[in-house]
Amino acid sequence: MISPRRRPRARLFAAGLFAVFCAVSTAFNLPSAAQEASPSHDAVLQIIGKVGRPLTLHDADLAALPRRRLTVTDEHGNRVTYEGVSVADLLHRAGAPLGKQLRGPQLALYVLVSAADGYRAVFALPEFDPAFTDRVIVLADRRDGHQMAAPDGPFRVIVPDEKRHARWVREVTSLEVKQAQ
Ligand SMILES: Nc1nc2c(c(=O)[nH]1)N[C@H]1C(S)=C(S)[C@@H](COP(=O)(O)O)O[C@H]1N2
Ligand SMILES: [Mo]
Repeated sequence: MISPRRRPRARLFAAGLFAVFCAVSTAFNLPSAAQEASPSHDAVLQIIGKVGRPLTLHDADLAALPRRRLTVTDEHGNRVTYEGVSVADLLHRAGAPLGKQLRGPQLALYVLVSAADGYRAVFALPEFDPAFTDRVIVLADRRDGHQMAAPDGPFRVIVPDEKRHARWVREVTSLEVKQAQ
């Protein structure tokens, strides 16, 4: 009568060992940012134009900023999770007028997003501003946990709740604040 009692325990123990083994091997196989083939190693993003402090940000700078995560449906109908920083945060750090400062002539400001392939898209400044909208537009540097290589990355603008994906600009090189004439 000993063995029937022991066997389930032995099985439980074996299952436990296996679970621990899986967890440990998964943990050690997870690529760290340093180990990963680093497509955005020299990646640079410029925030320029009518801003108080033009910025040149490297991927490591973005990694150090408050991180935002968005799970969205992409152009192909797949659910994907993008991670990065809010564009509002970047613009704020560059000294672009937001919140109470965004009024009067500043409402004719817009942001020109430019990509390495020459693609460009425009946003009005209030589209990013949490004082105007709850929608958070993200400059993503990771998709489903991985860095993105060109022509998707290393940086991509993600615009949640937008019916078309034309402004999900891939391989972003600069955000330029400009004034409509
Ligand atoms: N740099 C860049 N970004 C771009 C485009 C482009 O041609 N170049 N096309 C846009 C359009 S029209 C769409 S529909 C989506 C397509 O997303 P996908 O390349 O992930 O399928 O990317 C957008 N971002
Ligand atoms: Mo498109």
